[in-house]
Amino acid sequence: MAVFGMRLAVLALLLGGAGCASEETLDPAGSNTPEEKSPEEPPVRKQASCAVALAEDLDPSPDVVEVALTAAPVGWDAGTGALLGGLSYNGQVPGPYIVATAGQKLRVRLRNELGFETTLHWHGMRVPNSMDGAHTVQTPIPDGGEFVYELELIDPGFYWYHPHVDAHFAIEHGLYGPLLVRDPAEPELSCDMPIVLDDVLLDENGQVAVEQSKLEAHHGRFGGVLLANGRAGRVLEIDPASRALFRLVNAANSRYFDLALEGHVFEVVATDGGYLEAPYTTERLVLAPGERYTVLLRADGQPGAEHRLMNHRYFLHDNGMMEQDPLGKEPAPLLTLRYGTEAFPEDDPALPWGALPDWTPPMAPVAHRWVIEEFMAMQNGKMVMLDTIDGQTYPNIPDLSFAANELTTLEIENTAMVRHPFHIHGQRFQVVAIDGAPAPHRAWKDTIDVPTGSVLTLMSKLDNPGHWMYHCHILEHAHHGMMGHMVVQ
Ligand SMILES: [Cu+2]
Repeated sequence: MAVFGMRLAVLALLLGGAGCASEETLDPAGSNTPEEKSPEEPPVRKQASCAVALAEDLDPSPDVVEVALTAAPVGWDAGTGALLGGLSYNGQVPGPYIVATAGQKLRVRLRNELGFETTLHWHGMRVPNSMDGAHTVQTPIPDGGEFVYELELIDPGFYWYHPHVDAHFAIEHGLYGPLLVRDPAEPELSCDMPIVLDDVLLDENGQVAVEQSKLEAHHGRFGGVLLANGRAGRVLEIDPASRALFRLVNAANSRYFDLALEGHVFEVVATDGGYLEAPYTTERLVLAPGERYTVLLRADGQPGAEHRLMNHRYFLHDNGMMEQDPLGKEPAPLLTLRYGTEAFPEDDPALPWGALPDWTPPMAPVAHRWVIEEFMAMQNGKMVMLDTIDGQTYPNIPDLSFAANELTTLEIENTAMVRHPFHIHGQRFQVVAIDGAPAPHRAWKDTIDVPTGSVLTLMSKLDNPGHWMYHCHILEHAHHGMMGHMVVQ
């Protein structure tokens, strides 16, 4: 566009056309005003904000994507008025958007300059056990150290990366990044971007609050500022009549997001582990911590209109008691979608719909039922609320053992007053039933909300052998012991 705009300007000067060589025609960005636009010149798209900083691929081979990440403290401009003492990969929150294609190999060279030890966990990806980043399978990388992660990308999907030591602290400070494994059959859309959802709790000095009691952690750590891609109050430009893919991930420590986009519905096309068999529409989309959803936006709003992505208060407790949310009970904006003035009609893209196995229950006896419970206990002379799995907290939860490569049925029962998002490392599963009734959409998942008083039935092939963690993805709950191991061999 820049070259084209300059050429037009030069042509105008040569022709001596009065008023043609204005500042607009010489604008290096080529943003000509409509009256000066030549008929041949293509109109200018507004949705430049769909472009996200990609991780640089340092390996020239088409089969390998190599990325260098440095984890280090950063002055984080989250739009709160002052720089936050944050943590970042390559100086940015979120970290660089890693994009590769299924079938490629991903190599990530991580340098640790955080001042404390760290690892990288590839949330949702079926990676070799030694590359998973859990402290049980990797000695954490010391400050000043380096580690190279080598991953074969087998499953298309939208994932995220984050540390798996002191995760509740590091992730709250901004240490996370989005990762897309493209399906080779996936079309390129003019707007296709990750939207990393988060919140941050600030102390009286406007800095990231860290101190919290065990009881407060139990009730949920809710931030007072909502963030989209690391910043409050973002505005996304979108072209009227265009089509966009928004890849959403919930990176918050505790908060469930309950989203509504003014004037639009969500067309859900993919979940944690790739495309659905067919899309479905919904006016409200709930993401538990760690979950991902990809939505197709039909940008059918009016030119110049603004529509806010709103978050509705979503309670961890059924009755909402005891939860301290600095945002209160009213819906709060996450970001604003602003339509450009010129339409760019696009057809609905041909997306590579998944073909998921039909695991209609009952197909196998239940190999294990996890039971989530909460109870009061005395610890160091104080009454505390314990969030437990199978009656214990980490590291006392008994190890589970399963046969690899066998279709396995698992159940999760939540008897507690609080809902918990359950995450299993290194495997993918389908939720086949909720309280005995068939689940509404067949989908690959690795993280799933377990509502209070309910039983979920999962099925998985358990086709990735190793020593895997499973845990609640409310990060304070995991930190206080909602975490166990399963051996798949
Ligand atoms: Cu939990």
